[in-house]
Amino acid sequence: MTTRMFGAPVKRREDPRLVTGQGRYLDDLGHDALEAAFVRSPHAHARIVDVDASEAVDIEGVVGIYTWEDLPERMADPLPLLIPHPTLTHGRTGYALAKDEVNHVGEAVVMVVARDRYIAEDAAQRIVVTYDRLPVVVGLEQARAATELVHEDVPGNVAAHMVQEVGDVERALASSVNRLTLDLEVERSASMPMEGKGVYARWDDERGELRLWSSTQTSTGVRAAVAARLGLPLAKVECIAPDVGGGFGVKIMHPWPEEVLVSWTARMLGHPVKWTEDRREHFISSAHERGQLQHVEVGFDERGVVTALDVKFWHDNGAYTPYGIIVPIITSTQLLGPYKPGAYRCEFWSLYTNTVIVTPYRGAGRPQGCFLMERTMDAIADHLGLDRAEVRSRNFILPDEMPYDHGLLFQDGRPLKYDSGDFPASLDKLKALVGWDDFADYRAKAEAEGRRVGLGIGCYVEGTGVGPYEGGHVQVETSGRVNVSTGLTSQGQGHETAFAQVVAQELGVRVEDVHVTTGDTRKMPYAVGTFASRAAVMSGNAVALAARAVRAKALRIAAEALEVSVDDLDIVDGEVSVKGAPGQSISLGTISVLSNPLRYAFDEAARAATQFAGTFDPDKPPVADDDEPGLEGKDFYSPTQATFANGMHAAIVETDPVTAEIKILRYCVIHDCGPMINPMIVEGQVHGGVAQGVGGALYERMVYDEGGQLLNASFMDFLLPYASEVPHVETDHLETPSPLNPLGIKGAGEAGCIPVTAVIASAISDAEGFPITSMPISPAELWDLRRRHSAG
Ligand code: MCN
Repeated sequence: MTTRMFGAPVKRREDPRLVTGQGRYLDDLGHDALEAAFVRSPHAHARIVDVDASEAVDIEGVVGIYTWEDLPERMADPLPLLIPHPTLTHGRTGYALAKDEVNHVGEAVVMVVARDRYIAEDAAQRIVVTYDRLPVVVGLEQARAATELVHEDVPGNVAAHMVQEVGDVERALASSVNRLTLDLEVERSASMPMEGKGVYARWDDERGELRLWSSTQTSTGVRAAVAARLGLPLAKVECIAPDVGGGFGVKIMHPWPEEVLVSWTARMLGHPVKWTEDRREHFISSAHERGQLQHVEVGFDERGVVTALDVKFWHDNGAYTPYGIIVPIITSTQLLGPYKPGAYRCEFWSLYTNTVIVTPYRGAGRPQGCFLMERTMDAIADHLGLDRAEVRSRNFILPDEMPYDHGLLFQDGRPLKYDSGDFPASLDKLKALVGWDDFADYRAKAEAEGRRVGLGIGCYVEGTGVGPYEGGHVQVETSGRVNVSTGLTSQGQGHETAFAQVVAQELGVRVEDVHVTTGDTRKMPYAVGTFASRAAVMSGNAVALAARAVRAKALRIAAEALEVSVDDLDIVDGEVSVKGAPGQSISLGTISVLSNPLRYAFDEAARAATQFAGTFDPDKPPVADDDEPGLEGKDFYSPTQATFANGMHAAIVETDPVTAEIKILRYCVIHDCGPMINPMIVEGQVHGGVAQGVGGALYERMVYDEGGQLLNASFMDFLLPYASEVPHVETDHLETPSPLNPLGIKGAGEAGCIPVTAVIASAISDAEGFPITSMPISPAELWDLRRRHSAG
């Protein structure tokens, strides 16, 4: 009997490599490469009048200096708009190098390629760009007022305006017994992976081929985009994602300007070129998210059951919309969480500002939506004097209502339909874990000691595992080693381990015999990428299907070799044996030889193995006429719709009565991503997500001045929580399987961070006795709120 691998807390096999400095990240590659640096706009909005590089061209070691004027035809076009949408009526993208206008501080204007980065940076500093400054739009208030425009041909700064309505909200509101309105804000923030972006490209002149490595979440996307920009056939471009030190959404975008520019110069110069983003560049020229102003009007009955929900919000999409309006669409469809809202209308405006662009950042619009919905639930409970958990449970979609169709369209244009989940069971578990019913006693004791504590709660549902597809390839070598490849990339999620577990389970081999490759277009050219908590569902199922095909073939060949029926066979630890007769067996390695007789001729070890098994008969090849050689299989998984994971969090916080310092005393999570491939990895994902959420709730925000300068563009000023600020996270799981995919799994990668802002706000509000409507919140802001509330 072998150990069950699916569901086992196997230690991450990539960790010894990654934590002992053996990882190979982008900047570990290409020591022979020329290096690039960029002159970036110091202004948030300006016309480019002149570029004078005369002081830089003659610096020894400078190889090339390029502006938009130097770009060939396709490279000079605006960058692609990756996700168009019918409501995105005024989508705008920038250029690889700014053409004649810059729209945010940090936009690349000039590229310098030099012998090394020092020389490139020195040269960049000597290039004088003359700008004619234009009025700047910063923040949503100013964007909404539209007295100044980011793009002169975009009226009202409105990139997109979208409305979805189910039922008659106006009528439902008018007939509601109770009505409340709330104005809520979540500020701009950004993902801060340990490793920034980076790209390294080599051109092979003889073969006319480009090979590039990018610190990306989407190597196939980068490959396709670069091939198109350079006018190369896809077959002549390869893209490899080496070890990637975190992405959290920012590395989904493709192409980043630097990816095409580095590839282009590598080809043109006939010499490898590399660029590695520095932290300041990451702040001012990658991507942000979260910034939203939100208004909600809710109608509800005396029991706290919501009868109407009318939401309006304004999303800060920055200077361009290369990634479309996916973030506000996600907010608008997923803010409903586990609840039935009665009639629902959501209207949003996605607005241009002279700030960095937006790409989805872990949670992708859901933290803002969850903040809105959960603050609303708390407001209803407070208004009626009801228990906050009880109000939530009265609005839950119940298990027997699954699948539940909201009557809305999801971000992929398909109906928003929950497939699974047991929200009442999750809530019961959460209440037990945090000691919900004992909190009143706990609070009384704390108050007697002069301490101020509060209990907060937040629930969410997350569409995960979105399509269109992902592929898996599984191949057994004659040695019994199993090679697995899938095209999506890894940024630290533990895919090498989790996918090995899936294949080990499906194939009946030891997990240590399975070796997984991700994100290499040479091995798996068809792939989409790692985002939207989709890898486990998409590639997990794809490699499972491929492994099943390999298993079927192995059983068929073994049955023939051992002269038994397939039903009499089992595979354990890579050995196919007759049930009840373990002596009668044949290894997968041997079957691999049988299915690829050429190997037999050349491979000593294979011959020995086969002779030992005594099963090879050259006159009777076990590979059927219509069989492909080799013990390998490939399959794709393509879902009909997203699968919906869910969770509920609760926290106990203490706020200092004098200094307003905010301390998280306990943080509890109930999480449901269906059956877990590896519970240890899932817990790690949840812990990491909570840590990121704590940053978003209490510390991390982008502070722009009115001129569009980002004032805290360094880790000196942008506060990431240290380990000392992240609480111990107590987790428990519910495993409600999804009926939608063969493994029954749902995604987990973003779960931890989605409700944290809402939960911490709920807890602070409970401690203080007044609503918290804007996040993040610092002690100074809490102190200020206290003053205002005590002043009435
Ligand atoms: N898993 C599992 N069982 C399940 C579901 C997931 O064991 N039922 C495991 C998976 O096998 C995988 C991990 O949990 O090892 C996360 O799986 P999944 O939810 O499919 O998420 P992805 O792998 O697609 O990762 C993307 C997700 C997103 S969208 C962001 S943002 C994010 C995140 O993952 N960025 C990360 N987690 C991150 N973790 C690290 N270290 N670095 C990032 O950049």
